[in-house]
Amino acid sequence: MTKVEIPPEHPRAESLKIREKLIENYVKGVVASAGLIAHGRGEAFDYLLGERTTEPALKAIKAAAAALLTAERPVISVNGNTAALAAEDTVKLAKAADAKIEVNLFYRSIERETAIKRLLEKAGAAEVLGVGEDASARIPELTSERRRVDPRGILIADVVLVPLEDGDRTEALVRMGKKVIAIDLNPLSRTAQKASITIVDNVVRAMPKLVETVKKLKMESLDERRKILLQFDNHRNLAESLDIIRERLSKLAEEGKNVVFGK
Ligand code: PTJ
Repeated sequence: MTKVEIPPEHPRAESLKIREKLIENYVKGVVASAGLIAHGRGEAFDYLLGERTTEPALKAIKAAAAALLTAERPVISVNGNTAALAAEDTVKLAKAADAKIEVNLFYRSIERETAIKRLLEKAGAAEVLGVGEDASARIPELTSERRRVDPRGILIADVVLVPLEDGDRTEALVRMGKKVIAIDLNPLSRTAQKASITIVDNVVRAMPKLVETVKKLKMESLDERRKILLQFDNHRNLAESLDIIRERLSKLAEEGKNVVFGK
C-alpha cells in the first residue's frame, strides 16, 4: 500500500490523517469496507456541525460519564472504525470507568475480531471480550451478526457505550432494559434517536473528552452524578444539535448572498 504523506499545512490535514488511519486499518483487516463508507457519512455531518465539539455534545458527554460511573456493569462495545480511530482512548476510558471492553461487529469474521483484539491489546487492554466462541450469548429479536455477545459483557451489562453503531442493536439493547450511550455524528440516525444518551460528535474528539470528564466526575458524589442524569433529556439535546446545524447553514447562506450581491 502506498503511504500518503499529508503536508501539515494542508487546510484539511487533520481530516486527511483520519482518513489515512482508516484506510491503513482497512488494509490490516480491522475496518470493514462499509466502514469507509460510514466514515464518509460521518464526515459530511461533521462538516455541517463545524468540526468541533458543540455545547449539546459536551452536555451529552457529561451525562454519559455520569451513566458510566453510576453503572454496575458498564461495557464499551468496539467495532472496526472505533478500534482504528480510538483504541488508546477506549482503553483509557475502560480503566477510568472500570468498564469491560467487548468486540461487537456488524460484519463479523474471526479474522477481524482477532485483528481488533490485537489492536486493543497493543493499546494496553488487559481483557477483550466477545471474540470467537466467547460471543456465545444472543441478543433476542436481532438478526444481524451484532446479536452475538459475550455472556460476561454486553449480555449482563446495565450501561453499554456504542460508538458508531447501526440502529437495530441500539433498539434491541434498550428493549433489554439497558442504558445505551451512542457516539454518532448524525443526529437523525436511528441509533442517535433510539439511544438513551447520544453524543453528536466525532469519536476522535468525543472519546478523549469522555475520558477526561469521567476522571473529573469521579471526584463528585453519587448524588451529583444522579442529578446530572436526571437533568439530561436526549431528545431535547438532539434537537439542540439540529438547531446548531440549521443556524450554521442559515448564517453561511446569508454570508454567501452578501458576497454575491456585494453587500
Ligand atoms: O466494524 P463493523 O463490522 O461493526 O461495521 C461498522 C460499521 C460502521 C460499518 C457499521 O456499524 C455501519 O454500517 O454503520 P452505519 O449504519 O453506517 O452507521 C455509522 C454511523 O456512524 C453513521 O450515522 C455515521 O454518520 C456515524 N459516523 C461515521 N464516522 C463517525 C461517525 N460518528 C462519530 N464519529 C465518526 N468518526
